Amino acid sequence: MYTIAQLQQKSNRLREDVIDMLVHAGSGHSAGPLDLAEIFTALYFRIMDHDPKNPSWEDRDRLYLSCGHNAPIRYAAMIEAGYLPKSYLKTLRKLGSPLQGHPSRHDWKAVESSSGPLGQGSSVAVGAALSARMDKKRHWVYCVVSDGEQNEGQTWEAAMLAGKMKLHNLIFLMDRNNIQIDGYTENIMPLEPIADKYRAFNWHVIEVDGHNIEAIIDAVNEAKAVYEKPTMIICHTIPGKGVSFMERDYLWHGKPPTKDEAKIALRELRSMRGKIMTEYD
Ligand SMILES: Cc1ncc(C[n+]2csc(CCOP(=O)(O)OP(=O)(O)O)c2C)c(N)n1
Ligand SMILES: [Mg+2]
Repeated sequence: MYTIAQLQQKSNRLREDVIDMLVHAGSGHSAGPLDLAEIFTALYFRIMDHDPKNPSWEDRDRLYLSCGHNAPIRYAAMIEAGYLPKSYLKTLRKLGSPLQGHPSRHDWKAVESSSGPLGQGSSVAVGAALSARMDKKRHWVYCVVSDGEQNEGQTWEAAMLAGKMKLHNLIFLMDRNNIQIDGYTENIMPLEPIADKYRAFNWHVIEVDGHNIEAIIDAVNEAKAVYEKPTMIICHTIPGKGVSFMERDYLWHGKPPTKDEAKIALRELRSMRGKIMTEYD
């Protein structure tokens, strides 16, 4: 089992992969994939029961990515876990690649669902948790959602049903990075008090630092112990985390670095490697 320090190190490495992927693709999203690195590392390398050699294993935990535009970090984590060879990183957004700009189950069966239209993944995950319970299956259903996508009405329909059905096998992780496509969430459509809103829909709610892998793992363990409620883990993150000129700037929501910017970003991320080991060991 990886130590927390190794997992933190891995998440930083995945950020480097994301930068590589985006610069090769020449288009795509930077801020969200960078800030989700710890969440996807925790999921694929500690939390989830899954088998990269057998992606359709019936008893696998399910992971839905509702905010499909953040796909690069999911792909990077899956490739690191062995779902595909590393060489695929450079095929992001290319015709015929399994790594489409938004997850496409048509092009890659290992992604649990196609996604991109915001809000839909929440409903898909609720349906998956409900059907798992009806089939008396014991796997967990995870869903990563963004804060901007809470603007979608469908999100709340899904939340209402999950609360009503007491789906304790359902665990959501929200990327609370405070940005969306056109600006800061609280300017465009204020979400606060977002935790209270989910509590009012009969969810168990936990708030964590989304860059602290140990806190994410602890929160998932708490969620598993909660009976008769779905759980929302609100993960507070810094958009563009790890790259100084991208951090907290919503203009990096949907653009890739240029070659020169990528060089600076990779230099910054590599300089973090040594620091992480001293901080977490
Ligand atoms: C139903 C729907 N409406 C609009 C869009 C266009 N869109 C793509 S990403 C995005 C911003 C969503 O905010 P968030 O996911 O929080 O952005 P991030 O934090 O990842 O930058 C929008 C409006 C979409 N994908 N789906
Ligand atoms: Mg956001």
